[in-house]
Amino acid sequence: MSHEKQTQEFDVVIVGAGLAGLYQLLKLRQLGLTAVIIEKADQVGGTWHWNRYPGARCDIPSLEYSYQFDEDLQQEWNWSEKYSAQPEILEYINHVADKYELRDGINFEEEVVSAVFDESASKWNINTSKGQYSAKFCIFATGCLSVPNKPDFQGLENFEGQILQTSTWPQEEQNFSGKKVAIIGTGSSAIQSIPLIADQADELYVFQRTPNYSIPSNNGPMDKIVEQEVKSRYSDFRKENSLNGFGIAAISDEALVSETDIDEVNRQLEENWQSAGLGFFGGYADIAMDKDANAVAANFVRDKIKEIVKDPVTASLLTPDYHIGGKRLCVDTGYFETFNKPNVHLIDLKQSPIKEIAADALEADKRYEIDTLILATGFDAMTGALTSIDISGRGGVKLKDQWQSGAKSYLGIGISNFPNLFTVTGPGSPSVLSNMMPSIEQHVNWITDCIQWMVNNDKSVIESSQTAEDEWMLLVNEIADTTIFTDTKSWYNGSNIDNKAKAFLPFIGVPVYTELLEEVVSEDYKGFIFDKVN
Ligand code: FAD
Ligand code: N01
Repeated sequence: MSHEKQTQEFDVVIVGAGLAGLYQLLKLRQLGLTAVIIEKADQVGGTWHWNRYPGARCDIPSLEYSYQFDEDLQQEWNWSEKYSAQPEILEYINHVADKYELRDGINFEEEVVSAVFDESASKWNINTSKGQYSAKFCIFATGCLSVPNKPDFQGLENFEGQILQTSTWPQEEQNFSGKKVAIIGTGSSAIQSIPLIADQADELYVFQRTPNYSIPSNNGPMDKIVEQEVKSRYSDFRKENSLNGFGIAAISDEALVSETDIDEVNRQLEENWQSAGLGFFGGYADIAMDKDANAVAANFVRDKIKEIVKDPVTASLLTPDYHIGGKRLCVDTGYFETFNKPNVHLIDLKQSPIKEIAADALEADKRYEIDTLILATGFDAMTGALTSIDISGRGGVKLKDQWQSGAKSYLGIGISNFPNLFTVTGPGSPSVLSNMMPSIEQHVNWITDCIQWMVNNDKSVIESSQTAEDEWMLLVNEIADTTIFTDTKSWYNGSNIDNKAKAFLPFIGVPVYTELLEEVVSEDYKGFIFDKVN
């Protein structure tokens, strides 16, 4: 008797049960196709399952950071805060999984290890930690920020205290009372969690390599009048936001800092500081494009840091010296204020890098005895989840090799040499430089319509052409080069990961992207090759 596990056959295998994978499953079922999600976690949620650190919440208002595909869902769900916290977002995602009866289509605690395209059968053979699957299409909904970056600190394995990582936070509540805690990193995850950890810990040591710009969230209970107003015209509200460059409800970019009286600019920036959060650039089209305009906004925030943080040395260390927005802007609740507390200490790793982690201490400029070490060190962003799977396409070409000198994709959806493979919010799409919820829905809708079109037009294999992909990535870079986003070290361009190709990957500009995506469809999926014969 053979012990070989049977291969399960589906029309489509989807990898990942986050916001993208769940909606993709629903859409494919509506099309009448058989589909399964393979998810390595033990539950739905993706980002919102893994990142349970204190203070984790969205920084795009929940009325925007939510699905729009079903008016009933938009109307029935009530968010309790302007920016909802992780538990509430996870509850929402669970509600979606239940409402649309998606759970029976998800195989949990199963990791996709490899995916190999069989050219003779035009099928993907997918191997997981538990078995094998075969499918005509494979859709990677594996997330842009789903592979933790765990730097190789010397001696980390010798640490005898508790080690936590923000992006794989335990499900049990953590209590830092009576503890000496160290946190490495000062990106969004650290900026959200530091104020809450500081409230509990005896001592909190913040190890900072690069300071970040952060804007106050001014979070609070949901304003019922705002909620009612948005819900009374939800589809128009969504449409208006889709016309903003980042897909958010910021003030429209009508003016230029360079052509506006400086007092008026500062008045507008103060208004944005008080209420806009991530929309801090709102009102001006040139802050993201022009270095001088950017400097005005950067200086505004630098002055705020000096005003808030009482110790001038600490204030100066917390003050970034690069373009505002060059690294992903952060949004906080009391971050800079936290450094006025006597139990919070900022350590500058630029001056004195981490030398070693010992059994009970972290050594940098001196020895810090600690009970808990928190890694808030970010992600192998945008490509990490795809390159950590062994994906082989036409002629046995490996995705990892093809992307060795930088990821390339057509529209952030298709990859040359990888037929019938789609990525949701892949490199080369607005993804992380947009409100990701509408961007996810846009891709899922597009992919589903494309598969439907193939069925209607008797096509069985789709693949991006090499030329279309090359031209697309040139465009991504041409646009990026007109902005301030490219010349700062950030995870947008792979600079946070050793030995990763340095390539700027997000497409900047949601409305232009949408137009181009629609143009591709209206010209019968130009740039894609159907039923290619070798
Ligand atoms: P994910 O939620 O990352 O889901 C991917 C899933 O794929 C995961 O569950 C993972 O386990 C699974 N997976 C990956 N590889 C494999 C494999 N080989 N086998 C099996 N399963 C696999 N975006 C915004 O627009 N606004 C915000 O306010 C915002 N806040 C954020 C806050 C945090 C803390 C973080 C980390 C990100 C935030 N983001 C935000 C970005 C966020 O990642 C997206 O908005 C969105 O949740 C992504 O959904 P997704 O389904 O595409 O990917
Ligand atoms: O990760 P990050 P994150 N030694 O990469 C430092 C989304 N998000 O998890 O800048 C010492 O931003 C690193 O230093 P440097 C959002 O898109 C959103 O915080 O490389 N330090 C940096 O300070 C966000 O941008 C929210 O010099 C090291 C930090 O670790 C993205 O996820 C909340 C180091 C990593 O910061 C990632 O955010 C959370 C080393 N070897 C996340 N390696 C919202 O608010 C890294 N660092 C919605």
